[in-house]
Amino acid sequence: MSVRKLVTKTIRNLIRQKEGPLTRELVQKPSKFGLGKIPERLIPDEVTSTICGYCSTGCGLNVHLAKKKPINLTPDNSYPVNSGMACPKGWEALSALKSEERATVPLLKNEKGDFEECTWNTALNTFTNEFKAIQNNHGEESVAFLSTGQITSEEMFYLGSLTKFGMGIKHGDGNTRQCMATAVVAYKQSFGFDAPPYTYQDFELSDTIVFIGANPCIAHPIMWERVCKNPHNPNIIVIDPRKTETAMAATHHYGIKPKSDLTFFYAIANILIKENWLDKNFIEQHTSQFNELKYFLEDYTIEKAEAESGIEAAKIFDLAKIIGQGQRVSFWWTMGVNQSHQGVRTAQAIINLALMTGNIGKPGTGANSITGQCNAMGSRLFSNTTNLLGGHEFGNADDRKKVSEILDIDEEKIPSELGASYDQIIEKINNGTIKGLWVICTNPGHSWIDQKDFEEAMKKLDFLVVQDIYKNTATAKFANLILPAAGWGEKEGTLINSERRIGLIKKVSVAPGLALADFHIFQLIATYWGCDNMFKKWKTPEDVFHLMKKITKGQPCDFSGISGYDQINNSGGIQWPFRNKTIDGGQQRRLFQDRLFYHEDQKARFYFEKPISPIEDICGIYPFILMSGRGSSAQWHTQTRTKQSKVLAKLYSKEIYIEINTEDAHKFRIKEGDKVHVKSRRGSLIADALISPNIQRGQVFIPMHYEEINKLTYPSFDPYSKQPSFKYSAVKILRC
Ligand SMILES: Nc1nc2c(c(=O)[nH]1)N[C@H]1C(S)=C(S)[C@@H](COP(=O)(O)OP(=O)(O)OC[C@H]3O[C@@H](n4cnc5c(=O)[nH]c(N)nc54)[C@H](O)[C@@H]3O)O[C@H]1N2
Ligand SMILES: Nc1nc2c(c(=O)[nH]1)N[C@H]1C(S)=C(S)[C@@H](COP(=O)(O)OP(=O)(O)OC[C@H]3O[C@@H](n4cnc5c(=O)[nH]c(N)nc54)[C@H](O)[C@@H]3O)O[C@H]1N2
Ligand code: SF4
Ligand SMILES: [Mo]
Repeated sequence: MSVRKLVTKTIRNLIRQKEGPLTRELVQKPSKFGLGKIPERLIPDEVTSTICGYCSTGCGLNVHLAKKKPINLTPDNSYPVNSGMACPKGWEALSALKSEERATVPLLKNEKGDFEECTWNTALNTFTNEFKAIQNNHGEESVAFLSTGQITSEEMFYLGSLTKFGMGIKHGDGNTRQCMATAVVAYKQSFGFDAPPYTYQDFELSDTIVFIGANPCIAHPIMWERVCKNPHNPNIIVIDPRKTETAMAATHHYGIKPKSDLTFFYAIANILIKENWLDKNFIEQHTSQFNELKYFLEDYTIEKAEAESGIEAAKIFDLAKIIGQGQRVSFWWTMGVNQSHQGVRTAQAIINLALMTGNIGKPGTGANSITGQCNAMGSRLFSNTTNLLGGHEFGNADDRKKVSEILDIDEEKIPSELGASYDQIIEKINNGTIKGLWVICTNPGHSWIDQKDFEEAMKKLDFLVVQDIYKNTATAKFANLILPAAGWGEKEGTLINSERRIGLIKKVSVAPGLALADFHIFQLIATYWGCDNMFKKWKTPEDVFHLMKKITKGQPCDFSGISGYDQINNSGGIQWPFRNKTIDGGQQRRLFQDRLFYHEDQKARFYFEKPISPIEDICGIYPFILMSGRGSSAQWHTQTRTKQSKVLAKLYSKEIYIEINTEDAHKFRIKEGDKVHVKSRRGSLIADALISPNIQRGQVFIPMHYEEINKLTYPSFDPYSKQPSFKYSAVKILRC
């Protein structure tokens, strides 16, 4: 049967099943639902602009179309983020769409354990029947979802509302927990709201740029390009146990011991106080708890920091001096900080340095968390997981009332407390309280920490639904039902980048087969579940965008002044806040220029706490610290998308490899290219040896892009953010 006929048949089935506004619209305008043609208004000529759907940099790209089909991509010269630059993933973004591995029809596992194609009608009926049966038998809390930072904000808003207000699902979290939960908690506590304060122009305006646990040459190459454009001959300081590509290009590298950051930064703060390299006016007028901090820091001597970090005392003093005497100092941290057993306090130790030196709210400054996924910032505001839509609180009755009025839903439907975090959801599956799971746009069968535990959890589930653009992911193999999704380039909506810029992605290609945009899958699920009445006005992504605007009104992230998609499209994206149409400040706006923070007293707060040792023992049997992270600029996470490109394939190793220090390799008689058995207390893998002086003795590094990696990782978590500590596990190595 041709695809067109199948589509028509499916839609007829839908109509037979339900007579609702959604299904009628599906018939009238199939193109809007990922089927049929590309809407005319999105391709006014043969080149149309969009935003890259990989990392949080949020580069502007031009899509070149011929006969309404995308044939090429080029970076957008006029976009304020990347001004004509893109990394290999951006250039190759279209290649992820055309692949044999795409999920094109719903797939249902039969009794023999094989997947069989089915209609959307069967898929949606099965979804609804299975999840409802689990809820009926075991209570509403027995079904949960895991989502992402990689669908549009409108899709997150829909999913979060559908699950929590419509389906009675209490527990849902996202892969963003693995990524920037730490930064979220650190900002909320220190500033009163989750508010990364910077604009990318700050990279070009600083005289001192400090990167902590960040490797932008690989992970955020276009941000690094912005650093290279800085005309002020800046100090570029990299604090990372490894001599990374970024460290090699920096002016100073501090090869700190893993997880010694907290003591290290406390000692730097102590020196700043002792040497009086402070902005006393700023501290007095705009911060609280400084005296308590000062008292606490007295124990954190330079000698203590030297012993823990392995960095010479004189070098630590030099760094404090550079920071203390710099005029425009900016601090940038990423996963080396966030993924830690004490990530929140470490991020706050960095924030403290910016606050005490008054390096905030001014050009070229800031305590700046760089986020990871293309819409991690959208998920921070609109996923309805770690906070109620728009940075509101589930626990606050006024917030619940406001949201219920704007969305025109019963206040009773809004939960009054947070659901479980990612690690708790896995734990609840393992102890039998959660029995149904819906996984959307994330691949935890590869990416979640401690895979042995995760696998056990998957096997215990009564019903697992995986909604992905590919049918063969590491997680899909555990699924009972696979829902085929349209990907980036096949749908419309907004993303928010690291500097709070809202950008528009467009539909430039038609999704294969029966794949539908996540937005439309959520609409259909609402219909089949029987709660579509709640969402009857949510017809298009732009309808939902207008609701998002209303929800943000009065919040620090207020962007109610944006008129709609056209304004975003025509302005090079728009950074929040954007409260009214006449706001000035142009295309590069930073927060706290008025020095007012979001706590009630309008002051920023110093947070500090005694450091604790990493949880897993590095001992005689497992003597190496395993770190993991990004391996190349051409690989994306679990590689489902990037492995589709033949061009990108030339830029990285197909085989999993392990970086081992030259002297350690000599000691263990390992040569370059040897197969090495890497074993932890939880599992093992075999990797090719890459011998290098850029990794320190007693440490090894494996990129996260290879499926085996999380067999080794130790599941420890920050107590406040619940973010996993992916970068510290004990292993041993042996030549095979
Ligand atoms: N090419 C590519 N780009 C990406 C991604 C990708 O998969 N591929 N993913 C995106 C996402 S979601 C994210 S979150 C970002 C991540 O971006 P980054 O955080 O920059 O990348 P990572 O390699 O995970 O970690 C950064 C560094 O932390 C260091 N590190 C490890 N332990 C410690 C420690 O204890 N202290 C300090 N100071 N440093 C430590 C590691 O050596 C590593 O070099 O990248 C984004 N960009
Ligand atoms: N050991 C180790 N593990 C790590 C890390 C580490 O540093 N070390 N880093 C962690 C971090 S920071 C992150 S962010 C996570 C990332 O981990 P994941 O989120 O699991 O990684 P992705 O490969 O991005 O998975 C996204 C999935 O969504 C699918 N997809 C893509 N577009 C769409 C779409 O539009 N709709 C739908 N429905 N599906 C789509 C893709 O095919 C893919 O299967 O990994 C974490 N895991
Ligand atoms: S830097 Fe990030 S946003 Fe820019 S092209 Fe590369 S992956 Fe895309
Ligand atoms: Mo991430």
